[in-house]
Amino acid sequence: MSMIVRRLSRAATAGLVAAAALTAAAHSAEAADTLGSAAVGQGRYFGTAVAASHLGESDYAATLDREFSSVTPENEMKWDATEPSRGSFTFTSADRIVDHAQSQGMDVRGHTLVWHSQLPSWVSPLGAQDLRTAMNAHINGLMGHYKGEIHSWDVVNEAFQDGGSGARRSSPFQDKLGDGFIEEAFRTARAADPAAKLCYNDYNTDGVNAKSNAVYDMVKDFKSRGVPIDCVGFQSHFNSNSPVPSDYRHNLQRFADLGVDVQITELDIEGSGSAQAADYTKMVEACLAVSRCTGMTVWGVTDKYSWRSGGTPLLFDGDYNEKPAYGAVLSALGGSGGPGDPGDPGDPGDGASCTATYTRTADWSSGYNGQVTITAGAEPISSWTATVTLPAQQSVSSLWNGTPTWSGNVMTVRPSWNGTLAAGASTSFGFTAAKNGSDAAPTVGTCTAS
Ligand code: 9MR
Repeated sequence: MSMIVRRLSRAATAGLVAAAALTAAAHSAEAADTLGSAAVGQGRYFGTAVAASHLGESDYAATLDREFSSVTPENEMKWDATEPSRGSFTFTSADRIVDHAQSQGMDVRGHTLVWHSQLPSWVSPLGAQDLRTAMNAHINGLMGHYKGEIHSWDVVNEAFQDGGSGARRSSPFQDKLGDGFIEEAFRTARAADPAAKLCYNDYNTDGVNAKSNAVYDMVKDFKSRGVPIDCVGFQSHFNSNSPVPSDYRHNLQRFADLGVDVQITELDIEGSGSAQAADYTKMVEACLAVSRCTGMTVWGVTDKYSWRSGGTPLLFDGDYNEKPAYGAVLSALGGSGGPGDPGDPGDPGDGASCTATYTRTADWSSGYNGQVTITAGAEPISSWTATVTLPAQQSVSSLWNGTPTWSGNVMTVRPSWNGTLAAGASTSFGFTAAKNGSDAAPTVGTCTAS
């Protein structure tokens, strides 16, 4: 029997996906006394933007590794960094971040594929048809390199104008390709890495206003027409000119109600002391109150490297000391008490459990697609393992949203990016099987969780 599971591009050579999944489980099983582990207890990730150039600084790396469960390359995956001349991709800095994250069991957010800013100079002069070709080639090149390694991609960033009009922002893409460039980018992205969540990301869309209404209308239209969008990112850069909106949570919820996940993607709040801490608390509470808010990312580890360093907007000061905002976030995430706290997945003897159910989601004469849904029991979980036994003749040609190992015709599947689940929450993995003359259903064994 030939069992050909398509392994994943960059990671395939190093076997990093499987390693990362295993490390992630270990990472998240610690007591909930860090941001990442406390967020895991809530079924969320807690991430930070990272600059490759700082990874060699020991305090930076130590704080990053200890506290965060997801990273977003701050600049290293942008178009100017990855395709500075046409068709010639460079991934050195971005790879450094992804490799570091995987070695620590952290997930990676991809930022960003199509954006008017940080574009190399060769892009803007292209004519419409050439620009379309270049845009799709860029998406394919970047997503292809990281296929299977990115939990969510900012496919299009900041395509709407500020101000009250709700109009699209002028950019080479908008001006030459029209409104349809966003849809085209999402369709290309889905084909390039079907396992990645595809997000639209923007700022000043954090409350209900003309800009967020325009994004809302676009997402609603995409959902109604089957354009592949999975999530909306709310950058959430706040200061006294742009304070935390009082309807922040309501705004997240109305997007979630359209059937997309929501993520807080670039959080920073200028200020200090208890006022800053109180605003951070509101952010965490808003995300936890919206079940489709899957995680949050702060835009940097330490104030000293923030793009708004003068405003000291982050959770650690320039000496990596925890600020009051840090304690507020940890406490809002239910952390800090360590073992014995409700929701701490590291407690010995806690009742981590899961169930696995199988459905056939597509069927044709020579093959079918199967889906296995994993549902956490009464406690949050940080990892799961499910076994699927195939009829002897059948073979699996691809599998997504899971990491398989094989023994004969028994496939043991562990999470790729989707190990952490809140109590009662579900995720699923899917696979394509060739029937080879047998139309029988596979059997799904016991699901185990930690
Ligand atoms: O933090 C980034 C900073 O280092 C860059 O100089 C800047 C260049 O545009 O981009 C910053 O990140 C931006 C992000 O990519 C998109 N949303 C706004 C962020 C802050 O400007």
